Amino acid sequence: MLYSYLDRFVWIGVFIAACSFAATNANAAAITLNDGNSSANIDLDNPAGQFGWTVDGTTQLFQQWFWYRIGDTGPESTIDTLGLDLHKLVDHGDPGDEKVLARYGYSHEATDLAVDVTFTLTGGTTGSGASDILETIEVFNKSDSGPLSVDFFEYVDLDLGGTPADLSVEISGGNTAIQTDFNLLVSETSDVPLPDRWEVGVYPNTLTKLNDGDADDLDMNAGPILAQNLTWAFQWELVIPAAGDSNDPDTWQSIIISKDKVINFDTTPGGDPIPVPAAGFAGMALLAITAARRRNG
Ligand SMILES: [Ca+2]
Ligand SMILES: [Ca+2]
Ligand SMILES: [Ca+2]
Repeated sequence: MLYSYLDRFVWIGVFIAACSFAATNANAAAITLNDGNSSANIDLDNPAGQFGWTVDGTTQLFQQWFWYRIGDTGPESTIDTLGLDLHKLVDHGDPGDEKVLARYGYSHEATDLAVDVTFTLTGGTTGSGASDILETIEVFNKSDSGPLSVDFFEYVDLDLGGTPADLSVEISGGNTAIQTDFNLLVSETSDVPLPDRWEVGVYPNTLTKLNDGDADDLDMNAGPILAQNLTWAFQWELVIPAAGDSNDPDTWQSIIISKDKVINFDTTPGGDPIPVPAAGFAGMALLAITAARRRNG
């Protein structure tokens, strides 16, 4: 049962990888979501993780990704180290794919951890400055020998308005991160389960903690901190009950982390308008290149 199930995943993964490779001749797990005024770039099989979120032509994000640590001894690791078993893009009917499901650790025998991650992009109308990414992370205990203690981390490095320095970042109420720059405001709220720890930081301090060789917990600095290359992170200290039968994925126990990341124009006074002309020139340059290619082609 176990082997037939896992074999199925492996072969589906190989099949998807082969199709994508044939179609793109590039990294099969680097995907792009598109909706409305927005796009999101995620390399599902790379420690970089999500490396793009573009809204009305302006890129807003340098990196977002997920780390885990089993027990109290380190180091932390990115979820892609569990092995990407498969990914599936979902098109809701309008141009581009709006949703991706990525599945990690199902065939990884060295740990009891498996993770499903879903990103759903909902763009606003052109020029609205609005966009939304819903993220659902289901963390599984594959073991039937006992509960699994796992620390799960989300790390976010927004560079709002396309510039690395941002105006402010803070954690409000222990579960809402708010980052601002120009006239832009991003907020992300995690309601269930509430994060156990958090920290705001200056790049690359939190990233260094997550990538070094020892165990680290977030430092509970809620900010606000100002006017630098700002980042934030959440940490959930999960204890997941034992599976009924480790050979039967239907009996694996899990905890679901669900959170919503939203960008809008900041309604509080003081933010200067985002530098639209630069984006406009870039768009015009792209149009010019496209026109030249058409003429030449
Ligand atoms: Ca900025
Ligand atoms: Ca560490
Ligand atoms: Ca940043």
